[in-house]
Amino acid sequence: MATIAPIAIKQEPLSTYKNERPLPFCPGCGHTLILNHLDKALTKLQIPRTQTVIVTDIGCVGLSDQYFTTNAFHGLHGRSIAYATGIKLANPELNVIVLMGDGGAGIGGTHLVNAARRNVGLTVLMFNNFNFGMTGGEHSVTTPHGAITSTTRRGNPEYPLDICATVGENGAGFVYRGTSFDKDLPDRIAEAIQYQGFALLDIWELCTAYFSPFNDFGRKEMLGLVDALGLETGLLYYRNVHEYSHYVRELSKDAAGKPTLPLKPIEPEFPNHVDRKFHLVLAGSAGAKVRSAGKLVGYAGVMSGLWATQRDDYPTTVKSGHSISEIILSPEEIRYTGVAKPDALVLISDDGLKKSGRHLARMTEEDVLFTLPQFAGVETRARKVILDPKKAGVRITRTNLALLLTAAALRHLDLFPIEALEAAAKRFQARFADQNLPIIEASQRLE
Ligand SMILES: Cc1ncc(C[n+]2csc(CCOP(=O)(O)OP(=O)(O)O)c2C)c(N)n1
Ligand code: SF4
Ligand SMILES: [Mg+2]
Repeated sequence: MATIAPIAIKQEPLSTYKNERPLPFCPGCGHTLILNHLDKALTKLQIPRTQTVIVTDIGCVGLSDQYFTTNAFHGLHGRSIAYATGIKLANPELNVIVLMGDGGAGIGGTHLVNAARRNVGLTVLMFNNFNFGMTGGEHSVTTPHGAITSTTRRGNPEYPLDICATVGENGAGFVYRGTSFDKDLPDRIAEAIQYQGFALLDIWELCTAYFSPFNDFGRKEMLGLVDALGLETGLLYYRNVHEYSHYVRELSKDAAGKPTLPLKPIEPEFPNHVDRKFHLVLAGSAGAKVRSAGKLVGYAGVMSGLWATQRDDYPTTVKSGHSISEIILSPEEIRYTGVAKPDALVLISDDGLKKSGRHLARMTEEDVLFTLPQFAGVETRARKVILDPKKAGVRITRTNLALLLTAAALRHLDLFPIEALEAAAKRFQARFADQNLPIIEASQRLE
């Protein structure tokens, strides 16, 4: 929604890229060692935090991003490479670092191969502990043949995937195999971050909760396994490649060097009355177009010269349960998208109420709760504005209530003219505009 052009922000020299929180892993877990190596590499490079995104997969490794002060993205199991590819393609100037486990390598193997084949400029740290740590030590694609895990009690009947060979033979430019005990790992990670194409470090390490006790497997045994499997360590592949995200942009230029697919910035057309970060939360039900209403607010904000972010939360069931959209509108760049306390909350349904306890408890007399008559008794110090959809004069459905209440709230808040919301609605397909414009118009009759 906001611009994706890189923003150069000056950064004081950093002695660490980690925050003050202690890492959460079991004693002796290799994840702790690798994250400390990564921290040293980042500190050595001093790359701007705002230009760096750590993308984590699921598993114990997936807990990692929250201990760093860079940008972060955490998604579904096996999909970290897909998210990271999207982030890199959207903004090739970002340093995108993926932290994933061997479990994620199995579940998302195709993403890994395709990112390697294309040489998307990612740095992938494979936290390879030969099992699913988080879920109780089940076998993974890298579990050695014969190894005992909670799902291979009589020894693993499979043979392990050689991750380095898989990505290397498919074109990855930089492929390294080592262990979490390697003293020079920070330097190798730093080189991988600086490398232009797809870089993967397969880092072997110990899961001290499961794999180690099941197999009497320590540092010595792990080093022995490398030899037993006849595998080499160190830098295994190094090629000069075209980094995909830059290459695609170059190819898309016309003969005069102008991009044929230029970014289409949203031009400001309306004034705004926002002089500080404004936090708006929409709390409703999944499948009820809560996020769509949030998207229109964001567009309207940008069309009014503001920065806007939208962060959504909804369950994997998609059409049942809650749907929360957190929108920030600001005259300044928004560097953190979290909402600790809303300035305004639009409460749309019971599902939304179930997820709003924290916000309602924190809101003060200066904040506003917009809601339906049935939630008039909700406990909060925030000022309440009760909106009665019966007054709207249009047929209210499960999918238009969110926009109706949101538009009414925007009229009340006067952050920008309501015409900005109408203009935002017109940016989308005609049939959506035809549905949304009468609802925005009807919202003036609610109070
Ligand atoms: C699609 C999907 N399948 C299964 C799970 C359950 N799950 C959570 S963590 C995990 C294992 C993670 O193992 P790994 O990627 O090796 O990370 P580690 O815990 O070892 O760091 C699994 C299978 C899930 N979250 N999503
Ligand atoms: S379960 Fe294994 S991978 Fe997870 S924190 Fe413990 S030792 Fe590390
Ligand atoms: Mg693992």
